[in-house]
Amino acid sequence: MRRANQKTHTQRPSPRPSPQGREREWASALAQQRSRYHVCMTLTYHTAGESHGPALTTLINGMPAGLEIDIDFINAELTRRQGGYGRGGRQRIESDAVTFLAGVRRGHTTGAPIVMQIPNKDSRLDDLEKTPPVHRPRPGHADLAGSIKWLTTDCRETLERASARETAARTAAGALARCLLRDFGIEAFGFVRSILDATTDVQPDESNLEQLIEAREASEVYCPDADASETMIAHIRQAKVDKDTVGGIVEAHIFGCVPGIGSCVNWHEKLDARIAGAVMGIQAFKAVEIGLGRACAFRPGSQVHDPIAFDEHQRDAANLGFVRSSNNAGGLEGGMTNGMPIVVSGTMKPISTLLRGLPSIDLNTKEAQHSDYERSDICAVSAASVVMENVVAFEIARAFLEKFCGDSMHQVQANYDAFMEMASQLPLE
Ligand code: EPS
Repeated sequence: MRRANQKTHTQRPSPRPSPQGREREWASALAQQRSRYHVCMTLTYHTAGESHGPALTTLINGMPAGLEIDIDFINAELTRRQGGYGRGGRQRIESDAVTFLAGVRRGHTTGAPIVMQIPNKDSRLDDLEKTPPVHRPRPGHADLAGSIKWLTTDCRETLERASARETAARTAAGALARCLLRDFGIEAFGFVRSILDATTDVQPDESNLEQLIEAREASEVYCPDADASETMIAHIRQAKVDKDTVGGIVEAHIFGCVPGIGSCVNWHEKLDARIAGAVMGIQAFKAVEIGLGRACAFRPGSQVHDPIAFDEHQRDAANLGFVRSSNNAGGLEGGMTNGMPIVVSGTMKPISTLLRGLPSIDLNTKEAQHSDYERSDICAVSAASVVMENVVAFEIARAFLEKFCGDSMHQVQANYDAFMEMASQLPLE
């Protein structure tokens, strides 16, 4: 498949037909594309699997045929998700990697449902000695609410599925979606913004991205700022001494989206709403912000809204020349991409499994007890930055395919090219 950074939309037809002829050509090209199918399949994913079950499974539907799968990239994202300073013993046992069970042939999608599987080496769900019942729910975890919901006093029935181990399956889904986005020049960059009061003020943009990726790779906490990383590590080390845990803030920046992905016409089609839902769906996330986020409330409109300008030199770029001197909107206006980078921030609470426990009760006796301890992490914020970057990417891929849909990558590419051609020539006569 042709890679999009070849910027196919810049290859204009020559000699140029008349405006009326051009419109007819576009209409017939689009009609041809669309006559091959009636309904665009929505890109979706589901996961299944328990933390200590045999495997985690991801089912993806609606991926066009002909997408080249970069399995090394998917597995590298899974490896990154396993890392970060402050992780517990589990990650020394596992070596997460996907096996494709369906929907992929000779490295390419076929258009059929895709199934990816990640085996759990620490599989012991039915072994009651190694994986005993849990009766003292951890404050902050799903233990209490889940046990009551499913009418049991064994929190394990809930915690095995609620566990953040499931984020491996979601990271795999997002990384697969990024194989598609990359074909159209869309790249995601996630990092840790802060842990407790240790914070970095780096501002990623297209010009410093490579340098920041390198700095993030060099950081044990996935923060592209060596000084801030050092303080973050010190905070995690101290939490370990205190038998405590720490959370933090992670950020994802998505570059290369054309304007007009998503929609303003229905609430559930707004891309910012979908991104917010996906981020809040990550275990232990308590807040999500787009662009300036909550800080919008403390500024007048003149200091919030990003002035619009047109830069002739960027006419052939993904933003089609529509530029802003600031990006407080975080690349999203009215639920649609506006050509600026998408900026998402997520807040992860501290892990709710504390070595010293927290005040709780025994669900069988109702007596006051400290919460049970399960092997866990001191801090998983670095891992969460990888998860967030990938789940956000999946939502963008879903909206992208709604706009440029097709059964095959050839159709998606043709629809993308036709749109870029038309949008770059506005006003259409
Ligand atoms: C995790 C695997 C889990 C935990 C953690 C994340 O493994 P185990 O429970 O066997 O040690 O380390 O899960 C949680 C934080 C949680 O709340 O359950 C992983 O693979 O990310």
